[in-house]
Amino acid sequence: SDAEHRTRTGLDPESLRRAVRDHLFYFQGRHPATASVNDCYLAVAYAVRDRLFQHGVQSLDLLLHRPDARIVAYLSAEFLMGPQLAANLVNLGILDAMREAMTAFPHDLDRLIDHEEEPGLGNGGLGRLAACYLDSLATLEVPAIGYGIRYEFGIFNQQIRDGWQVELTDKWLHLGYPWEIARPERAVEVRFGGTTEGYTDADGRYRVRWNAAEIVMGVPHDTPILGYRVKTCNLLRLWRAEAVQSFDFASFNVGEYGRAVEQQVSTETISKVLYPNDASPQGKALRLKQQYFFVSCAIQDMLRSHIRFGGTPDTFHHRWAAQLNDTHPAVAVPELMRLLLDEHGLEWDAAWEVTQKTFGYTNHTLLPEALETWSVDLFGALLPRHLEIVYEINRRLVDGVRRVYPGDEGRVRRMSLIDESGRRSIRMAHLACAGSHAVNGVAALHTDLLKTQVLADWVAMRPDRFHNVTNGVTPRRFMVVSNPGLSGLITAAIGDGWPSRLEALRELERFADDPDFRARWRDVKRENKQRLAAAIEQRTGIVVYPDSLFDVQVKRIHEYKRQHLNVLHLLTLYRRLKADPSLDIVPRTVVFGGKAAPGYFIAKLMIKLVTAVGALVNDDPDVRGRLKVVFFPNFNVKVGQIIYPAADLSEQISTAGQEASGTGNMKFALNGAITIGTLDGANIEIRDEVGPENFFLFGLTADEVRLRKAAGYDPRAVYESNPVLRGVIDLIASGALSPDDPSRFRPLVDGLLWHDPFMVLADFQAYVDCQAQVDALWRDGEAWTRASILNVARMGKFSSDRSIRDYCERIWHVEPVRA
Ligand code: 26V
Repeated sequence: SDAEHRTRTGLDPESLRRAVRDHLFYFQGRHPATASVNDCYLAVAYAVRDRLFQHGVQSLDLLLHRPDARIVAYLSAEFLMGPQLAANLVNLGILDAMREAMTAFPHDLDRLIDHEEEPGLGNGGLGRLAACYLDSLATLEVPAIGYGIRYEFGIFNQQIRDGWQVELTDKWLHLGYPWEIARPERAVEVRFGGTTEGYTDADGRYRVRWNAAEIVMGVPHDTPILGYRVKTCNLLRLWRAEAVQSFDFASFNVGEYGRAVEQQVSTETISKVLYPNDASPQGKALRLKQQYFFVSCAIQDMLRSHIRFGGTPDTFHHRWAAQLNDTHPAVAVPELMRLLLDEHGLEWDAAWEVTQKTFGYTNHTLLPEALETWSVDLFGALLPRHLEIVYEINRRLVDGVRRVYPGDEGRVRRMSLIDESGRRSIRMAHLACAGSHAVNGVAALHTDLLKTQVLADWVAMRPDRFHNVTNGVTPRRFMVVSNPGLSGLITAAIGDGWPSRLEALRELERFADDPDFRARWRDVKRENKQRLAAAIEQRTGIVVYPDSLFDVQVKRIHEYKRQHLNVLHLLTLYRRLKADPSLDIVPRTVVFGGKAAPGYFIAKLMIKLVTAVGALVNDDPDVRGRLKVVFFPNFNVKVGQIIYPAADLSEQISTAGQEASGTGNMKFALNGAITIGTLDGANIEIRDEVGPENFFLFGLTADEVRLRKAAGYDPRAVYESNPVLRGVIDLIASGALSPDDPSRFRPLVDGLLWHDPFMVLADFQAYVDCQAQVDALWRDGEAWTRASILNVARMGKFSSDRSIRDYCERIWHVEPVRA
């Protein structure tokens, strides 16, 4: 009936109210009057999901009728999706309607949004970028599937106990996850281990058979991804590992119950937990199993669908454009080769052409320790057939190098897929380059460094395959959802087209000198700061003042990101105040947030250093509220949505040449924070866009860093020659911050004094001087507001819609399919 249909699809408050009531009653067996927060949350989420699937059915139908349309497959070991409810309501255009609908229930919509737990299936920038790209693909009406792993436990929850990080298991599924749908009927089999054997097929051709030792099932779990105010609904398809048979009945029957479930437990371990490292790979067999598991599921799924839609194996690349999000899915290259050669009978050259035309590879880091390699022994034990294929790819690659550069064996050694120095290992970045038609970096500087340093040999052979695609973020989540105050003000000024046409923000420029607009701009920021202040007090007990300058650094804790440089500045301010308690300084609240990899000792010590400085500073009567230091625990997407809108100053202070792009820098600037930063990653492009007068620049350039190191950098000499620096370093070394363990921070101090690979001391004075310029601008409230408005007005380039358009045009050659 009509009414029934509206209950599933209607977007008006009355239909929504009825939908929520139905879900509560019929699916959860709850009466609205007695429903808990979680009951109401689930009911609302299901009501929203119905409406997403409604769109989803339409976009899938569309593909059925357009077998020529090319589909993007975004292969990523991580998708850091963040909370789904508010973002889906915004994209559907029913946030207000749902808010009104919920007045009839015991818990209002904002309470439910606040209650929602996020799936933390990523470490940081790389996983969040994948999520922003899914939002933009759908918004641009490009058919796409994100393929990844449905980790049972995502990135750990961080608690701070006694100032130290403690990791707790992230049980994001415990209250039920309403956004996904399991599709057991679409499960695929993935094999591991065993041996290979050659045989001659019916046509007399030599073929290879892989006799695997272990079979695992991959069960897809689909989450609908709706674009902003469009009908396109794409898919995030995450795979869960399941044992093929849950019992070994032979063991069970002889009374060995434990042995019977052992195999099942070991199989299901594959999708159990996300590795919480975002820098140094551990080389663990389980991690390689995870990578091959989801990649094999994805490629099989793509091939199956291609053939069901009437395609043939040799036209696979007409249907699919697959992007490798870093090297984590690089084993897709030999996997597609294997399927085309062994299962579909293609010849090598044909299979290789399809493979190269299918894949693109995005590099996300230059850090040498983050470049993945797998020991040949481990790789061969788990994937014997793939190792043979990698060897054959390499044989042909090396032949090619020798043809172009006869006698240049150094080049052959450098470019080989196999690193022969020490234990033999496979260079996954080289495998990804070899198997792709396009390779890209994620910001202009990063791509330059990639081309001139890490991949220079590859550029020399295939210059036209290298591209830059500067990262972007979705303005829907990071402005409309998280900063309704600012979004409302912007819409009132320039209309409501900007969230899907972010360049339109430039129209704000003409309001930058309007006193009335500036005042409203400040009011919005103040409200956001009050909201953050309340959250800080609730989570840490620390009271902060919304009138102070909110100086914020949130990101993974890492030496190259230099949270300790920020701490050195803090202690500089503190020592000034101690020397002269009546000093008129700009009141600051310095907020830190971010997780440290559990095995990264120095990063964990940096967290303890921040909290120790907080303990010293926050209640010191000489400081009298002019300096507050906060470590906001468990930084994740949800916390970010409170923090970015409340920041005045965005700390982007990595050593030049180290941060591939950064995306937090964009989220801050889009919310009116002004950046203090180095010429690193996308900071450079942000500064180019917003104008040098609206950006606080300091520090060595990437070239200067390189030259300084080559000339023999001596951090000790910097320390000796700068009394202010000496004062703060000595304060840390003295044990005054750690009376219970005076030598606690020795490893940090010694690392800075004797090695300082990230040039913290070299950039110290420039940073402190630059912070003085920040103070000067802050004291001129009108000038600060103007710069803040101009930052937002000129950030249009950094919408992930622009990034995705770049990928579509230059890398994937795909076009929108309009409903
Ligand atoms: C690396 C590894 C190493 C092996 C163990 C597991 C693991 C997991 C994640 C990573 C990611 C390292 C690369 C990465 O996250 N890069 C970041 O990518 C962002 C998006 O392009 C970019 O903005 C950041 O600057 C960059 O650090």
